[in-house]
Amino acid sequence: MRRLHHGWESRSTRSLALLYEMGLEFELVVHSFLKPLYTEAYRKLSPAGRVPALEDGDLTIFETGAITEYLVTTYPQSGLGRPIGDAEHWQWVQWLHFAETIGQHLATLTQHHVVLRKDWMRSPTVMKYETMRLARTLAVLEEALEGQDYLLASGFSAIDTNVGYSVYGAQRFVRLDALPNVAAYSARLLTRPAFQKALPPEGAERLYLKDFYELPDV
Ligand SMILES: N[C@@H](CCC(=O)N[C@@H](CS)C(=O)NCC(=O)O)C(=O)O
Repeated sequence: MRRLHHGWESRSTRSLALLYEMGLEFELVVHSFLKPLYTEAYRKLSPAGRVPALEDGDLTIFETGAITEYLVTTYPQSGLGRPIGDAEHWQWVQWLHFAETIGQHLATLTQHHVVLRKDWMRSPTVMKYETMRLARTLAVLEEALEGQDYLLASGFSAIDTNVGYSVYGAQRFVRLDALPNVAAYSARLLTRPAFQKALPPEGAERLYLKDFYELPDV
């Protein structure tokens, strides 16, 4: 039995989109962020109490990057990995990890804008600083995407599900007007049926309630 533990609009969207891209069968277990994930039962799957966690037969694995590597290595017929020996292998690995470089700024901004509900809990300094650092990571993608549809010249791969989710979240905090390649990349990913299926269905609990979160005016 293959089972993915997920929270809508969280980083586990990467693993969900990838499972759909690969056409693998799985059971989806959706966790609410309104209840603690750090429970004795769930920590057996993900010791820090985070999503995603994937159960596949005897294996339980957490961390989106690790799940991506696991899936493309175990099911190479998908063609979504770039195995060792492939000319793009190290680039593929690099972007896989860069998804989390973007993701760390996204997580801090999500904490400040969404999770910490009262103004006094938030730090405008951290919010501005992290927005600037997030924008710099998007500028890296802007350059890398010049003249190509996806991050690798050979075309779509699993890293686009990882980086793609980071861009999906990042644009709630950084406007993409000055980043046409990133904006087109994001729009392109949103046309993919797998990515669409990985987004919250009507009525599901959402992490983001606004399309864009403005910086505090202080
Ligand atoms: N680097 C990890 C991050 C996982 C993570 O922190 N997930 C967040 C959602 S984006 C989570 O589960 N948060 C729940 C919590 O901290 O209680 C990954 O990519 O899997």
